[in-house]
Amino acid sequence: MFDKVLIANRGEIAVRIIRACRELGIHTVAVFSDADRQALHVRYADEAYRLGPAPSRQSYLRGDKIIEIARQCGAAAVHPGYGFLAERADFAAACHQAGLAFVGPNPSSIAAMGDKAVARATVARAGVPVVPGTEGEGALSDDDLLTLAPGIGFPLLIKATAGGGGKGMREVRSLDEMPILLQSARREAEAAFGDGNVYLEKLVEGARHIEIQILADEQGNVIHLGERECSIQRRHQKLLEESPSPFVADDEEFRQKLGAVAVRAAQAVSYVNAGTIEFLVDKDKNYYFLEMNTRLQVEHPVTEMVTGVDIVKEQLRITRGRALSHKQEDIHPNGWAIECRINAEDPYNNFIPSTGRITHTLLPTGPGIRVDTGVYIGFEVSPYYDSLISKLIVWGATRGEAILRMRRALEEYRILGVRNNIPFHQRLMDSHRFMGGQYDTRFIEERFSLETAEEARSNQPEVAALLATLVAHQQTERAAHVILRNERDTSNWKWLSRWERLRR
Ligand code: MV4
Repeated sequence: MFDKVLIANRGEIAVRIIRACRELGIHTVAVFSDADRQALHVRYADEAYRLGPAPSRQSYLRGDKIIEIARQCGAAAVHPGYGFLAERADFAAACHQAGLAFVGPNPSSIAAMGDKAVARATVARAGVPVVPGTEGEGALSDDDLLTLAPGIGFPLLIKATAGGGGKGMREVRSLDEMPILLQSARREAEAAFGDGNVYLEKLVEGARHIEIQILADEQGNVIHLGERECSIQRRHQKLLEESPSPFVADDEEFRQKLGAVAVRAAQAVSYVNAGTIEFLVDKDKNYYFLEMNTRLQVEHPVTEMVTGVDIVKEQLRITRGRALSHKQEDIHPNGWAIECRINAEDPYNNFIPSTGRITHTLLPTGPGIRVDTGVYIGFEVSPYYDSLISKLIVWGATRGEAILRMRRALEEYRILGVRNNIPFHQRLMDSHRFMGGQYDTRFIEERFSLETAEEARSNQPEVAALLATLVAHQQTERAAHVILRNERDTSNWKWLSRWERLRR
């Protein structure tokens, strides 16, 4: 049992964790860099200590200093948030050695899932489907890989074992081009992770990225909280997440199947605390384990909105040695949640990061809206950290209602002083493919452009009619079939048939 937690992070996630602690009566300790002296997480915590200069290496990545501060101020646990030290097995182990609880899994689970080839082999042994590819955990030479490649078949992917985030990943169409791609993949992986080891997987084309949230306690209970759809991303940066996935939607059998497989993957590494299993899911609902994220994720709020489970509070309970507060049979997703990541970047200029002082901001509020943010008027967005300003999360009884609510919230939201991607999200909400839930991981890069979307904006009334019909359809699906037979209604159903064509 502990009653003081050090939050080894910054920004919106540090604020989110402090809020959970406060509700549980736990004292909070913030740490900050010189760039964050005035930050919200510093003001919000009970105590705050300086780490060092602005660059992460000299501040939020200084595990030694963080542990030293925790010991001096009497904190008994460290919550790492996401990014920075969250998935460093050595940091988790160092916390334990210093007598501090780490709010996350054991170092051995972090390490097993951190090496993507080890993770693949471990979950495959437990009966979790993986994409066909190289097997085993040892390092493979270029000669080994060139020999194994034809057996896997082309096109295939070279992936870095230390990987994640698409770094060191190369698509290979034929054996001829493979040696040169192996070389560049190894070089990129070496530069990014200090480890040039790679493995091979068959390329799954046109897949969706669907992930399952799991929670596991020290008593051996493991549950899943359903899925999140994360296919709306650009260059491996997620931009929007929703739960449920439009692709899973009311297929409860598929949801439970994915959930059970995710639980098995977690059990394969004796996982404890909150974690996420990522899957690739193709159009025929074949699914393959991609990787496991052994941390709290940016997009956890969409799961919280539809399940009613406070994931951060559960993390703290688990670390305190308590059993999960929910059983699997108590978890029933209710309604629909969507999260837009609001980034300080210019959507009209190749999404380049934007910096500067936030001179004015007005947050959307009202029914079904949640904003997780770490900024305020006067805050200086610096180039040192990621460009996330806030997460705008909405809940609706149906997906249609959630989309209408997100449109309303994006319209209310004002941020002055730095460029931001609110216009991108507004155009995305107008996209017929997005409305119909018809998208995969290639959608943003290959099928969505802000320029053409801007032109489409001229028919706003059409969009409103389309969405209104979508909502009406979802709410009265059964009655709709009866009404549809009535010929006099055809004009009103023009929009519905357009939407249904999109879904095919
Ligand atoms: C794949 C794949 C297709 N086939 N693996 C990208 C990042 C890394 N975590 C895994 N990634 C992928 N692995 C096979 N065998 C496609 C991707 C991928 C992707 C995955 C999730 C979300 C967005 C993505 C965008 C491009 C490629």
